[in-house]
Amino acid sequence: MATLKRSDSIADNMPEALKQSRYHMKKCFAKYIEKGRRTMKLQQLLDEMENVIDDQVERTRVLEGLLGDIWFSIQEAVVNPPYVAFSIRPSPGFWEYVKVNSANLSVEGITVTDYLKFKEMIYDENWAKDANALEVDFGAFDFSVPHLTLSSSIGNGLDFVSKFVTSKLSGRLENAQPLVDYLLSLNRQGEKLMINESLGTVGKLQMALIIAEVYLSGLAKDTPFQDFEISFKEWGFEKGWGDTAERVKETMRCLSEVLQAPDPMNMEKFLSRLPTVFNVVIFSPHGYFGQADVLGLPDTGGQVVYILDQVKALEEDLLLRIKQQGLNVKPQIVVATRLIPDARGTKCNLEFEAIDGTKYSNILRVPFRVENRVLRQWVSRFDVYPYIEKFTQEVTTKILDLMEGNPDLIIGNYSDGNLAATLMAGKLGVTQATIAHALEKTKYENSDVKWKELQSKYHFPCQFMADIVAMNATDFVIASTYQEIAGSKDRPGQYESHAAFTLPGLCRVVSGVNVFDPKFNIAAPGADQSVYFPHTEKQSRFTQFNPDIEELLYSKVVNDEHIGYLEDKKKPIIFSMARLDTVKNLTGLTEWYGKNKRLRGLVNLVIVGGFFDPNKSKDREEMAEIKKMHELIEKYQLKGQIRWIAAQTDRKRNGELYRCIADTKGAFVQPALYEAFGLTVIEAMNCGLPTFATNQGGPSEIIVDGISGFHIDPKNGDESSNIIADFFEKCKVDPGHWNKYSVEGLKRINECYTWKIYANKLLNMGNMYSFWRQLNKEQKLAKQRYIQLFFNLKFRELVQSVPIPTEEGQTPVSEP
Ligand code: UDP
Ligand code: LCN
Repeated sequence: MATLKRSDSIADNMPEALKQSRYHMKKCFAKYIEKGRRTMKLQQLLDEMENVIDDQVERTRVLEGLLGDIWFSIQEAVVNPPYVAFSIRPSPGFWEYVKVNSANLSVEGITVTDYLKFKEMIYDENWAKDANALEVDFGAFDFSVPHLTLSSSIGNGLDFVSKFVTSKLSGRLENAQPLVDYLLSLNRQGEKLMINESLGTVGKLQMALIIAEVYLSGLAKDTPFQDFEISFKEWGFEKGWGDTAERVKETMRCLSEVLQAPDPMNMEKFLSRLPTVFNVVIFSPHGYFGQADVLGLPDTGGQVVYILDQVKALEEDLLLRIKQQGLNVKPQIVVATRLIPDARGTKCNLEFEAIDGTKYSNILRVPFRVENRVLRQWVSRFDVYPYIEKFTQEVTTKILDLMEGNPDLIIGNYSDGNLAATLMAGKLGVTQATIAHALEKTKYENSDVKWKELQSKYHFPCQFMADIVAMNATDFVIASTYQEIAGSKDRPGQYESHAAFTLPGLCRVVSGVNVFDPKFNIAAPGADQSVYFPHTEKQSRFTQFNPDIEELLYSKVVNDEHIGYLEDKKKPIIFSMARLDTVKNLTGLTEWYGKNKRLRGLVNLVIVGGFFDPNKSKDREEMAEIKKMHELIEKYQLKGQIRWIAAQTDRKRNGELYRCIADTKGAFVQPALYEAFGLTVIEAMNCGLPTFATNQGGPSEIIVDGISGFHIDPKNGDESSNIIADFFEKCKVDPGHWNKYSVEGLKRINECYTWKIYANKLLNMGNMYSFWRQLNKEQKLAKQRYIQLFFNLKFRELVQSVPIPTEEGQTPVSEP
């Protein structure tokens, strides 16, 4: 049987594939075009094929071999009789487009532009036919940027850049001059670091390094840098090489090796030691960004937790690096967010707040302004775009003042923060990083082509434009998982879905972002291990919460904090905690539990999320979920087996709650329909709770199925609840079974998901990409001009469509 050859295009292979089952395929195509213009997903294509070829054996035969390979790679079909166009994704990041004539099954390879035009015909025919419709092509500026070529390497940008830089500096000695120039440019508020002008050529630097190394060999290893600082300065060496003779010698040896014969390992090691990053700005404008009483408020979830933990880890790593560089500098990290005068009992109306657990990091809050007034109320993350430009200008002025100069690295979070980071980094010429947490485009089906229908609630064009502007402007992207960038075999990644898309009537993005760009990197977050630690560490446990937790789980009282009760206290507990959004699927889990008698016999269910009175919610989705929870508890008569606890904002108590669930030999279940990363999954695993988590999104990468936990399919509740029931049945006969998964989960966390690993990776990226942007100055500048043009002409116009609440006005309702 013929199969798809990677060397040939789909357009080359498809005629032969269709020919093998010509009779059936002609009937299928006739069926596809029967309903006229429309888009179809793979499942629809298969369902309609089932109607045409009703014999299952025959269908299986048709879908074997070449045709099956092609068919199962289809992402979308666009029907425009007599043609059907297909977008086909043979593997992550690779896309091809073909058009099939249903009358004679002839196949033609088409460009992405033609495919998008074909699709636009369904939504806005006049625009599709307009020869001068706006096309956006960021790829046009990337001709000088090297790209990865393997799907499996996507997200390994740092390694790739290190190799590429190495090859660029190799060969003749003069080729390393850009590195010397870069070292010459390093300074801290005007004070030179590493080398001065007397070592301005590769030859001079190389000689001086040899002499310095001989000199250092004669010193005791722990001799402080200050003891030989003066002689070093005379030779052309400034501060920054190390704090002791030993460290300075190591750094110098590393550079000598790089200059002798560059290799990627030494290159990365040397760059990571450079004193490049001291001051960092982190943007997270929307939501209620605070340290207490904010979790559970609209739009304020994992992103806040992530950033607070990130700051602590970064500060710790920066302090260590600065000490090892032999410098006496205090790093500063500032989280720039929105000041919300109507702060609802939080501290979000304060301009400054020191970040707990850090020495030098602060939250800086700047209000959103409308003409001359300050916007008092919270606005949903979908409505923040009109304020970002002014907000960033004000933040920039304040930061320059606070830091007494430019920051060294600017990190954005989510679409609005990434846009703010882009504007500030562009203006100041500073290295930029972006973090998405979640890109909304993939969460809502057809959110691009149907933007007009969704405009009044979501203003997606603003968000998508902000996203592609930031993705293109940034020096590096920090993703939590591979799937966030390039998805899985069957599902495109969140970034990948911005490669090509169209907003009919507005603009056609023929090249939005390329996931093979070496700017993409994976650095997964961790969980604060002083809060989320194993239940077995008895001496460290927060026993002060035990009476509260006992009450929370087991009292029979129904109040504002908990409803339902647990009759049999001896049963293990399956536990879930999330915001009560539809996508988190807590109601799904409740229903699976309700339906599965075996599971109900084995365990109790505890849910933390939302609150109980739908009328108190401002959020339409949350209201619906609250009602649904009540209905399910009634429908399946769950009282006595379920405890539903309202959203919990005390992280320390939550940490102890996970551990108390582990004491019952229970498990954590994350049943989301889609989860971008899933902090709760790693919190639970850190506490030693065996974890069952959705196979849709980040958790499928965090957990190795069957080894460090289990994957469950949120669309197949029966199968999922049975996987959980099987586990608890096994635990009954073999108590070691529970322990095995508890231990393996922890092992996985410590190997891959800690903030220490994250901070080290991120700062290494900061150093590497600061050098890389210097090497690519011209290309970067050209692209930046295009981005500015696009921002000024398009984005500014788009934000006009977002309504601005009046002074007395109601806060718009969010639809997460
Ligand atoms: N969380 C909480 N109380 C709640 C619900 C959630 O403290 O009632 C915390 C949870 O422990 C985690 C974060 O909020 O740290 C949620 O992050 P996750 O990545 O799971 O989801 P997100 O809300 O960001 O989509
Ligand atoms: C947003 C989400 O939706 C979660 O999946 C992530 O864990 C969280 O942000 C932190 O990145």
